[in-house]
Amino acid sequence: MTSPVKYALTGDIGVITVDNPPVNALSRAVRQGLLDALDRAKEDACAAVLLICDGRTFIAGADISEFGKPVEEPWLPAVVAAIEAFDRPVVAAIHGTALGGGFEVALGAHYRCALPSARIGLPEVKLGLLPGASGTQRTPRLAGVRAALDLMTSGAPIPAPKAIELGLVDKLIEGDLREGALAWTRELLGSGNGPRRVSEMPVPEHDTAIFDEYRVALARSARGQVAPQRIVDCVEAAATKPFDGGLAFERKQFFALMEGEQSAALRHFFFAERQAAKVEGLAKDTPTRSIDSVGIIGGGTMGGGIAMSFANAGIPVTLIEIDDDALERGLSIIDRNYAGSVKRGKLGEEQAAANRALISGATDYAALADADLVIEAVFEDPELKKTIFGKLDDVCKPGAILATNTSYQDVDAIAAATSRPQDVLGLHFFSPAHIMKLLEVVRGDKTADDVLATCMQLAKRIRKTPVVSGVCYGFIGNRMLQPYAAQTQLLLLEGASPAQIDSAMEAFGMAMGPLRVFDLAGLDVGYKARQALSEEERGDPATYRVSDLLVEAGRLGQKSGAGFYRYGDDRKPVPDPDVQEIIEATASELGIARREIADDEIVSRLIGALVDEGRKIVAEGIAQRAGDLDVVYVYGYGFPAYRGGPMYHGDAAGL
Ligand code: T1G
Ligand code: NAD
Repeated sequence: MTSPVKYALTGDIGVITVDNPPVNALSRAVRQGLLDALDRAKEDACAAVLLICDGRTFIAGADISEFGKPVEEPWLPAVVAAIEAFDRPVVAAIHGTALGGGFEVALGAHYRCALPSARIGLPEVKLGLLPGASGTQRTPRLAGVRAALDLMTSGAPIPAPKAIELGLVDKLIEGDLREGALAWTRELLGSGNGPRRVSEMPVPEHDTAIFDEYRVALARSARGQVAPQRIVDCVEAAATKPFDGGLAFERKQFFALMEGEQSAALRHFFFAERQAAKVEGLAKDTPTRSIDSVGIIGGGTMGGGIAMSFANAGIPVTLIEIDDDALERGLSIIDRNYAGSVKRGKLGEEQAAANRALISGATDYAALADADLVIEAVFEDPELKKTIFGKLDDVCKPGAILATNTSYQDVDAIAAATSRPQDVLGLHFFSPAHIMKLLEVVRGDKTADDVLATCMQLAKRIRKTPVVSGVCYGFIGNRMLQPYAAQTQLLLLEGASPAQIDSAMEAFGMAMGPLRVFDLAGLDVGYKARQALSEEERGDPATYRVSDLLVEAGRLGQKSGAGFYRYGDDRKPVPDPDVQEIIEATASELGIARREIADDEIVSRLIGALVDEGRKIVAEGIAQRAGDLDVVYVYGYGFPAYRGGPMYHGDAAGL
C-alpha cells in the first residue's frame, strides 16, 4: 500500500507532499506518513523542510470517518510535536482550506505561507469538538486571545490575507505555490532564519475578564452547546498554564467532547448533509441546463427573498407582479432587506447595490420569454397556480425550467397544466428565503433527470442546501410539521400556554418555539391551505380550530401585528389574554379537560410527532433516507444540529 505522503529532496530542501483525496484528511496512514517523511528528512541532512499538499486543498482536518472508533497511533498531537521539534526550519504551504487538524499541523511548522485564495480555520466546534491537537494552545500565542476565541468558537474559516493580519500566516505566495514556497524557504534560510517554535511563544497581553465575557455571550449565541464553553476553558488554560499543562488540559476536554452525545450528533449531521446532495439513481454525469437568467412570479413574503438569493449569486432576476402597486411593494421589500443586510454588516454597501441592480420588475409575463428558469410564488391557491403555469407554457422558451414554490400543493397537478411536465418541479424555499439555507427540490412524476440535476447544482450556486422530496401533501418539512402543529394545538387545549410550549421547545434547542414560528410564517398560509381541503381531509377540529378562530379574528401573525402573541414595533412576542380566552372557550366547546402539563411531555410529544411522520415519509420513499429529514429540520425549521436532527434524536432517545 503506497503511503499517501511522499518525500523528495529538491535541492537542499526536503519536500513532504500529502496526497490523500478528496480533502487530504489526516487518516492514520497520513499521520504515519508525515512522521516517516520527517525521519527521511532528518537522514537527508536537508537545510529545511517544505510541507505541501497535492489535490484541491491543504489538509482539511482529522479524518472524521475515523471518529467514534479507537484512535490508532500515531496520535495527531505527537505528529504536530514532531514537526515543531524538527531541528531545521519547517515551512507549511497552504492552498484551498487548512482546517482543524490540518491547520494545527501548519501551526506545528515554524513558518506558514499561503495562496491569497486560501482559507484557514478551526471548525471543530461544528462537530461538537475543539481543536484537539494543540490548536487551543498555539493559536492564541500567534493571534492573541480574542482572535483565537473568535476563530474557534465560530468555526468559520478566514481568508489568507486576514490570517496574515492575525499573524497566523507569514507570507502570501502569488502564482505557483510550490515554486513560490521553495523560493521563500530559501530566502528564510538565506537570512539565517532557524526553527521558530510557537509553543515557546508567550500568550500576548489580554484582559483576563475576556473569558467570562465569552462564556456569557456563548451561553446566549450557542445556547445548549457544550463545545464552545470548553474552548474558552482551553484558551484560558493557554493563558494561565505552561504549554504542556495547557496541552494536557486541552486533550482531556477533547476526549470528553468526543465521547459526548453532541459531537456524535454533529458528526452524524456532517455526513447527512453531504449525503443529502446525492440523488439515488441520478448518474453523476447527468447533463445540466445553463441557468443565466431567472424569473419570479409574485413579489410577496417569498418572491422577494427568492429573487435576492439569485441576485446575490450574480444571476439576473425579473420579478413579475400582478400590477404596478404590488410590484412597487415587492421591490421595496427587497430594498428594505438589502438595507438590513448592510446594517447588520452581512453585505457591503457596494455589493448590495450591485446585487440589487440585478433585480428588475415587470407586470407583463412576456418579459420572461428568454428566462432559463421561472419560479412561481403567488398565493397558495392551486387553481391560480395552474392558470399561471398554463400562461408560462405559452410565453417561456423551450427548455426553460418551470418551478413552483408551493408549500403544500400537488406539483404533478400543476405540471399537468402545461404541455411540458418534464420541465416542471417544485423548488420550495423557506422564509426568509434570502437567509434560510434549505431548499426542498420536489421531484414530480415526469420531472426530467437533467432538470433535477440542474436544480441540485443550482442550489449550491445560490448557497442553499438541497434535499430531494417526492410529491405528497407538504413534501417533507411541512408534512412533518402537520402532526407537530396538531400536537401543539392539542397541548394548548389541554392546558399549556403558547409561551410555555415555546419556552419548552427553545430550552430543548429549537431556534424558535412552534407558536412563534407559525406567527412568523403567517397563520393565513395554513388557513388558506385548510380551506382548500374537505372537512374530512382537515381531520380532528381540535388540531386547527384555535388557529382558524385567530385568522377569522384578523390575527394573521407578525404581519398583522397579532397572532398567537401580540407584537409591538420591536417584533417581540407578548402573551395575549385574548388568545388564552379563545383557547379555553374552544377547549370547553370541544369538551377537552385542562390540566398541568410538564415541559418534558411537551418536548416528547412534539418531537415524537415529527419522528413518527418522518418514518412514514422514509417508508413511502418520499425521502431518500432518514438523514435527509434531519437536514430539512436543521436548515429549514431551526432544529438544533447538536441533537443531530429529529430522526437521529428519535433513534438516540429511543422515541
Ligand atoms: N474527514 C473525512 N472526510 C471528509 C472530511 C474530513 N475531515 N472533510 C471532507 N470529507 C469528505 C466529505 O464527506 C465528502 O465525501 C468529500 O470529502 C468532499 O467534501 C484534532 C479533531 C473541506 C471545506 O471539520 O468543511 O480536525 O460525500 O462535499 O464542499 O483538531 O468538506 O464525496 O463521499 O464537503 O468542497 C475538522 C470538514 C475535522 C472540515 C470541502 N475539519 N470538511 O468542502 O466538499 S476535526 C473539518 C469541510 C479535527 C483536530 C480535529 C469541507 C471542505 P463524499 P465536501 P466541499
Ligand atoms: P404573499 O401573499 O406574501 O405573496 C404572494 C404575492 O403573489 C402577492 O404579492 C401577490 O400580489 C402576488 N400575485 C398573486 N397573483 C399573482 C399573479 N397572477 N401574477 C403575479 N403575482 C401575483 O405569499 P407568500 O407568503 O410569499 O407565499 C407565496 C407562495 O410561497 C405560496 O405558495 C406559499 O405557500 C409559498 N411559501 C410560503 C412560505 C412562507 O413562509 N410565507 C414559505 C414557503 C413557501
